[in-house]
Amino acid sequence: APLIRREDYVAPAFWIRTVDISFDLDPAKTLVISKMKVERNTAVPHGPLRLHGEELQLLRVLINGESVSFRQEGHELVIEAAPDADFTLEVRNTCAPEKNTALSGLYTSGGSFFTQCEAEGFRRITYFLDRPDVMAVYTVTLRADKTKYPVLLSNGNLADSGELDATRHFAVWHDPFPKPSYLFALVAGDLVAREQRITTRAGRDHLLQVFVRRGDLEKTEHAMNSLVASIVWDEARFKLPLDLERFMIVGVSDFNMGAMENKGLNIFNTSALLASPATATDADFARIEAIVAHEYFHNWTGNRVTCRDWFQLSLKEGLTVFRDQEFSMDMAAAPSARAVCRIQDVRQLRAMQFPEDSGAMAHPVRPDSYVEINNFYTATVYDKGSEVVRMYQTLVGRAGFEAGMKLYFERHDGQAVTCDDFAQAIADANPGSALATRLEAFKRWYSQAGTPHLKARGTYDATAQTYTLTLSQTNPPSPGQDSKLAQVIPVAMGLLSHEGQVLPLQLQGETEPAGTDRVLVLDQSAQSFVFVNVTADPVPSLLRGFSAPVLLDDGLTDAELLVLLKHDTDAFNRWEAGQRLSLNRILAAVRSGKPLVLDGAYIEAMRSLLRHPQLDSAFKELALTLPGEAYIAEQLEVIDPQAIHAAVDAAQNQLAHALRDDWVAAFEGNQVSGGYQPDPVQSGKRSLANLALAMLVLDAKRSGDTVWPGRAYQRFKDAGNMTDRLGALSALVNAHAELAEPALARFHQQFKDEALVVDKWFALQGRAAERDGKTFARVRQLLQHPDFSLKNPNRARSLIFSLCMFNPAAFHRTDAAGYVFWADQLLALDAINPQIAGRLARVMDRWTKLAEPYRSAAREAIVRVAAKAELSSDVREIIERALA
Ligand code: HT7
Ligand code: ZN
Repeated sequence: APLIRREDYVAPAFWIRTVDISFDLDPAKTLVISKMKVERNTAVPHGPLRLHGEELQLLRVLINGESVSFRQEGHELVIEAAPDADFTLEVRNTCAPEKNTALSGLYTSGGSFFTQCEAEGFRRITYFLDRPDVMAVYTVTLRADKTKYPVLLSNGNLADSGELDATRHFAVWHDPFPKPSYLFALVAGDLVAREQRITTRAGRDHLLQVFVRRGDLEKTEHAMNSLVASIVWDEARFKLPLDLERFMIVGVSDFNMGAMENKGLNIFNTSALLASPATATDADFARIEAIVAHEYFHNWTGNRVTCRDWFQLSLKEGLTVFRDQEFSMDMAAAPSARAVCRIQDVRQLRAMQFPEDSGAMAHPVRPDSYVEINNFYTATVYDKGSEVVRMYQTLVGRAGFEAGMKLYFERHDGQAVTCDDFAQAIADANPGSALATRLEAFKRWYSQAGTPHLKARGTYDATAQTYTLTLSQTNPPSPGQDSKLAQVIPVAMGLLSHEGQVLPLQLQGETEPAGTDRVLVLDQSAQSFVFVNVTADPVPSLLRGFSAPVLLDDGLTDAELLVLLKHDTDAFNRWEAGQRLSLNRILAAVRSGKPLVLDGAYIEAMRSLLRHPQLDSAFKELALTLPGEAYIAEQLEVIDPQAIHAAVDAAQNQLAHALRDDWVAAFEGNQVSGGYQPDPVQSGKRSLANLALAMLVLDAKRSGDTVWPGRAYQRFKDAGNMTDRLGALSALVNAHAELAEPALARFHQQFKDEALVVDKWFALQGRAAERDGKTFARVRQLLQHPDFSLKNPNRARSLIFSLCMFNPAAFHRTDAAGYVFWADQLLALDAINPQIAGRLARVMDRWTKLAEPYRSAAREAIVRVAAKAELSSDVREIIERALA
């Protein structure tokens, strides 16, 4: 497959203005008839009409009702003799939904029909100009058996429906908004809906529907509530209303990602939609709220204003992730709960995006080239993209950002645009701002890959009462980018005295202090900021709220970190100080090769956190959770996954032991009474109780005590909700307690008919702490389990990805068996679903940083995969980049 370059973008040779498309739905062979109004684009050189099409059987092509000569060139249908004047084009073809295991295009799942068209799935339905800058108005006719497929859905509004004959019926849908083909969707099946009518602020009535399989209806309440909350929030915060009479969400259990924002007809992985207290955890409830919001928010950021080309993907994804993160924070409401949201988002960024940005697949937020666009739905495009949007807001302020968004929609509603257009709108709405005066330099966030390293050093002059803070940055090379320019880095900060008092901030040249919290903007490789009237040697609190996606080296001593941990007014940096204390100890152990022994000062700091009377439980749980192994690996030149794991394991065991009585108190003090609510207070208590229980069961393993494993088993059996049940089960499984086996068996027996819970059962075992190779052996055995299948992406993820991606100690083995497992599963998966296989291939992104013997063994496994002739372009691209 060819490399596609951003710089080669040319507008299409033709526009498609309307599409009248009909489907005779049949799982084996669906007939598609598409009638399009087409215009030549006179702004580009005269050329043939080239339509995309894949895995289709072409029946006929007519222009203005007459057959026309064409040829097929690879995946293109080429018509040389397209008229200069506007014309109608009719294409008839068939496709085979039931054979479509790639889940891109039109496919069947559980006996119903679904589509997934982003990024390039529409071309697997019919021949089309399948690119996001070609926007058309669609009218869709669906014809199908009425008993098997009583529900027929597509985008927009229902225009007509009725019987065709004794067995078949039809529905006609019309979407008045021009849209790119990637937002097309249809669903046909035996589904039921939860419905709700709402009137928006503008006084318009809307019908909201959530469609699922019979039996799942009671699990849709939370999604519906989340949808209503999203609609209300977008109107309030950004003045963006719902623009369709009907807004539908449909759940499907075979789906490649979380969900898809098709205009008016969002399609969701059931894992991102269905929740009941008995089957879903607090984390699931939060994820569903965020994804429902995310897809809904795309209606404006993505659908009304879309991307000119796929290189601009972060235009919609980064912005929409930012919007869903802001929404989740606003829903959490209380300041401490907002901070918890932020911490969780940053943990996710550090666990997934930071490693991506320093590995073989490192790419800018706006990539320069790709082979397979599906490989670029990445943490960089989504999560770093969101951080870039957050920096706009930090630089222009909240009101300035809202003004920028307003201008963006005034300028670009109905258009397919670029990240430059977005940047320009935000800057133009804020003339003279810290953004507008540095716009070109700021846009390096879109073009330069890699995580900047930010260094901060301060010196205090007691006589002059000045504090000079010197900030400097380095931007390490990444594939294809050897040297880089300085980034614009907003550094939100404050100063504290060693006693924890907040100090006023007055920069040299200013006549008075400007508050106690401000944003410094670093836009050079090094800059010094001189604060005056500083009455005491300060402790700097830098990068508050994680104001830029960088790795910070602030050189703070343990004593200074302890000041921040106790007194910082910024909850994020309070948490960060605790993480840094842990990280420093773990890194010292890994670097020295000596066993980790936690010191008294650290343990006492953790104890006072755990005992703290004011801090809330969710914050305590995050503060007492050690940094992730992927983030720890990020700090090291050479990665020895076993050494990292051993250090983390030792830290965990020592914390479990040293704080035993406090864990007991935390467990007992965080029991929730009353009915289940997935709100921040209840879920915070459950998360801390679960952490405490895990620690107690772990310590019991060491001491031989049987009380806590027994209590965990009892809690597992009696739990009133999935969060508590799974928490107790994982405590047993991760500690390799004897009661883990009967608990696992009981769990499976109890939930064997709940696919999403069976996924949890596999995932728990795939992620279980490794001990003597038992976890790895268990995973291999589970491949043979009758419930396991590579065909269902959720199931494949639950076992294979859990081990290869999220369980480094079980995966990276000195005997290379983990890598052999990876290669075998990758090749098997690639023959079924290349998109999912492409994701699994990413596990080896950072093999060159591995210590021996892992490095050589990993290389061998990658080379074995590369040698296979019939790899998908998805996997081929990742593997070739890894070996480059
Ligand atoms: N915009 C959606 C992306 C998506 C997707 C991409 C490739 C293959 C399958 C997919 N399913 C959904 C999801 C989102 O970001 O909202
Ligand atoms: Zn999205």
